[in-house]
Amino acid sequence: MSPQSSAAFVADFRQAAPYIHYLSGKTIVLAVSSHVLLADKLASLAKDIQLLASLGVRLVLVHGTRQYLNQMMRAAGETLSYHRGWRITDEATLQQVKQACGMVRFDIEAALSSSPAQMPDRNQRRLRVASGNFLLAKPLGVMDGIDMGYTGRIRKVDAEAIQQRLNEGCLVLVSPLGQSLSGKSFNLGLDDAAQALAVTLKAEKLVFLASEDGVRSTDGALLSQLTAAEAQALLDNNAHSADMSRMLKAAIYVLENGVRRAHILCGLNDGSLIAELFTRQGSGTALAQSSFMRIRAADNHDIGDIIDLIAPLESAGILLPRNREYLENHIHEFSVLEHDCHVYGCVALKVFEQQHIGELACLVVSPDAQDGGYGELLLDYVLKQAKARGVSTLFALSTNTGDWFDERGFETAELSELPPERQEQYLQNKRRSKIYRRSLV
Ligand code: 1C4
Repeated sequence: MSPQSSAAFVADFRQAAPYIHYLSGKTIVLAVSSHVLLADKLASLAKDIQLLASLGVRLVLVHGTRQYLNQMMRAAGETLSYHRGWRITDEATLQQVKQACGMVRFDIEAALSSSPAQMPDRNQRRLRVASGNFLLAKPLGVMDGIDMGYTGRIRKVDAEAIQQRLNEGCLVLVSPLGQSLSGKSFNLGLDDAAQALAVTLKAEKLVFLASEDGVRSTDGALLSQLTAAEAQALLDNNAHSADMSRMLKAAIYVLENGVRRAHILCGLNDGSLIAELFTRQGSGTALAQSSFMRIRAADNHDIGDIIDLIAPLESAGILLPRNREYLENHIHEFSVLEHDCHVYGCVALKVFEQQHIGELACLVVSPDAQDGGYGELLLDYVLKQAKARGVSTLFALSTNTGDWFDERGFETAELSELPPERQEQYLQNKRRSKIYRRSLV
């Protein structure tokens, strides 16, 4: 490996580490479109799914059938009938749906059974797949005078049975077919099944592997992140394909019902699933109920993350030393910047009430997230915080970040301008840091 590619690998691996840690033990529902399954992408997708399972992610995979059905119907010289976007399932269509489900299921089971050659003890590490009658369905009935036949909706998800299989280390494979208490089978929509599974299993994520790259804005740009409200606004604009609208509706529904993230990405691109789950920029569109990035007051749970951020900079002499005990006693002064629940930055505001003076301290952005504007956001946050607390002058002391403050409206200041107790500390630590000041009045 060349030094450049080795450095890139190390950077990527470091970026992925918190996501790997975070997703271990969490449940993800993967909704795989039949476009992806028919496009010969199953083998590479199966490798990525096996990798996720080996990292301890609990996986439920629900697959589509539409493209298979279309092929079968074309071969038989027939066409599928739809009403208001719902497929009408007569007796003959139901038989085709069952055949399609059988075919897809065997293909997926076979792909997931192939054990990566590089794994030791290949037989033992083979991913086990569990299927079953996990979805209880009810008929859609008659819609606008049209009998929808064996088209159904979810009545109940047997979460207990699925959790049992997941606890045993299996991947649970679900077909979009449900059974009724009267012993009949009903044809379900992929999005309907996926959203019911994600909500009932309290999944961490619902991931759609589709044929489109992700969600696009009205001017065609790929959107890497969306809040539920933004997704709703796009839906209201009616600018997307029927498939995308269905996925967006399901995404909004799951986010409103306790699932933390929904993702829509292209299952046809090799590695897109791994890139979406383990990199900050992702590969498709990630959706959350509210904004992905926020700055908030730190609490004791953040101390470990803060230590990880500041330790290398303390050793390099860039920051003042702050041990765990100090952080416990001063945590109320700290704020952290988190993106997608990972802490990427911190800052502290010390207020010298009597003099109406503040000090911006311990400002750090994680090396893998620098140059993206997080430092500027932390500064803005502290400026607002300081103003709200009646601070009229904000100081920052630094040995090597002077230009950064210079470019952001700070001017150099004298030691005598600092409150006496801070002057004393300055003289004691002999760092001879430069002093910067910004007026807030
Ligand atoms: N000097 C000048 N420009 C710099 C710079 C530096 N050292 N570091 C980054 N930049 C520039 C980048 O080149 C980029 O420029 P561009 O491409 O936009 O032209 C721009 O800043 C990026 O801005 P951003 O908003 O995206 O900023 P981030 O990269 O997100 O974050 C930090 C900027 C400086 C926070 C980040 O680089 C970092 O974490 N650096 C390492 C830690 C550091 O130097 N922190 C500043 C501390 S000053 C200490 C304490 O312990 O309390 C010491 C006290 C004492 O007594 O000595 C502080 C306050 O914590 N003080």
